[in-house]
Amino acid sequence: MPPEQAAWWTRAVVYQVYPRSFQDSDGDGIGDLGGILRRLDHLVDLGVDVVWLSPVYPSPQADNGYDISDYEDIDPLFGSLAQLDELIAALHERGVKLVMDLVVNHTSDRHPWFLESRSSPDSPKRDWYWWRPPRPGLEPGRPGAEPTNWHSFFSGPTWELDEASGEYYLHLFAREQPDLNWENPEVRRAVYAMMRRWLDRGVDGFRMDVINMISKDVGADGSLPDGPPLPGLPYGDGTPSFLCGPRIHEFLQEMHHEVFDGRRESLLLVGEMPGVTVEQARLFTDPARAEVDMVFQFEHVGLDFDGSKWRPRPLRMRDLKASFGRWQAGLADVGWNSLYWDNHDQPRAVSRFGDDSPRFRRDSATCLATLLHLHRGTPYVYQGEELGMANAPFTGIDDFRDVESRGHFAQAVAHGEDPDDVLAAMRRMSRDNARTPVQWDASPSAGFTTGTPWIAVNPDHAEWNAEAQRGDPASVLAHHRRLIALRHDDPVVALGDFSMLLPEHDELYAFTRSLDGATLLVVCNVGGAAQPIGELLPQAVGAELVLGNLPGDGDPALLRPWEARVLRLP
Ligand code: TEU
Repeated sequence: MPPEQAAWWTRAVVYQVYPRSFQDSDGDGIGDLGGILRRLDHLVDLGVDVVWLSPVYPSPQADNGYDISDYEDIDPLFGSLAQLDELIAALHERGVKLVMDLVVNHTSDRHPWFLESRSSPDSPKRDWYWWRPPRPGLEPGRPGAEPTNWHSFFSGPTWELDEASGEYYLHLFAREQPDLNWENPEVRRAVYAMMRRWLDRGVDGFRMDVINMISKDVGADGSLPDGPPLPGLPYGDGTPSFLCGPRIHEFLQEMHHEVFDGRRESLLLVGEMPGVTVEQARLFTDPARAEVDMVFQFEHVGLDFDGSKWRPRPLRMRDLKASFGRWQAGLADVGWNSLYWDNHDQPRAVSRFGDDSPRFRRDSATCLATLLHLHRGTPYVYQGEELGMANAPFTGIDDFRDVESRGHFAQAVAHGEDPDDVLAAMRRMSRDNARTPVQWDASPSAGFTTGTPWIAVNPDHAEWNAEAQRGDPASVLAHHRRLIALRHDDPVVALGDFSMLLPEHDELYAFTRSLDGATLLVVCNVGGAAQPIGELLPQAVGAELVLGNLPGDGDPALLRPWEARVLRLP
């Protein structure tokens, strides 16, 4: 396809704001819309095209806003609708789009829909959620009496008993997050109407939370099956019954038709899809099918643990290459990739895949960024990633805030695991690593708040902060600026064909991107030892350097530790 005909988001870079941790403006220790408005210069300076804003709707905050009790308003914790309008206008004035989080697999248990559904088995909204009696012959409330054996993503069973009716409701995530029943057409109509109202307000698209879980594989008689047992737990794996379920494509096409028809071109639609395969992603992102523009897949963030994220192990580079390589090839002719290391659910990439020791932190952060941004797809930068922010030095359980981490700790310790081992895994993998406040400057609360931050600021902010990096051309921040500008300027970066080189090599990550006779060669040393490349990649030696992450020219035939080079081949 000629570059001028490609969708705008092929050239775009998205920046994710997790509002609670971005910038506080009223001193309550929690970030807010006023804070984002104050930091627009940072985003403009970076050059991003889109801001994706994690949920700011009214919410009891059981899962930091992913439990929504009103889809139509803004939580006073974060500000007001007037401020959101101000933010939309301010971003648009600067040529930046705003994408909102759409969380419609579940609501909060305080949403009026659920309160009404819960009020009585005869409620007209009873069927808006998944209500089921206990397992036949078992007392309601007894462990094992749950309608299915499914394990919740946040520990414990996916079913919560409602004492009043003696029935259980389904929640794939926390018990405060009951799943909506998408089989019911009234639910779907209500969601679509809500989405249209946000688009009419000026938002430019949606990041759709766990959207591949909305279709459950329910029998004609309403039955849901047990899943295969999970090792060491009294639960089973329910995912076969709700990941990419039987009606998922139908629902997304219906949504497209009902909400996006006629205005799709200017929007960004990205579906978050744990467990999605390349083959399924091709279907979801085929423009002809009109479902979503791209998906967030999870394969590459599942390579450094055994089955459960709480059993981490080192990443093997060849596994990462095999995975990224397959996704690049699988969506080469149809569909599109999204590219990310970090988001609010993942530990910090520099600590996880790079080396956050003082010696290599800057170099590995910029190397990983180069590697990611030079793939074919739309890159997502998560707040603080552009500063090289690292995992937090959590000590005890009281340092953690996240419902997932805390639930896991309680469950694992109750099942006899050693608390120190559990904490060690949490230090590596907890979502709270991503949620410490953005490090703006070296002052005591990192410029994030004048009050007490809701989660501790990482003490390394004294050295690692935006102010220190702003004027420094060698900073992680400056490197991100250059990567984003390169995608804007060079159609080869946006659209060029991808071809993986040296797939078996564990220290070198190399590939080419080619378009209309122009070729970029990307070579990255993903480790702490220098790597000779003269024999493996002779074409790299003497080629023009478009962008590199280390100062000086170095030896053209030797990559320094964590060095990344983008070269133009003659
Ligand atoms: O996450 C969905 C999801 O399955 C994972 O990323 C999840 O965080 C998992 O537990 C990681 O181990 C989305 C949101 O991004 C997340 O913040 C929410 O907690 C979740 O949905 C529920 O809305």
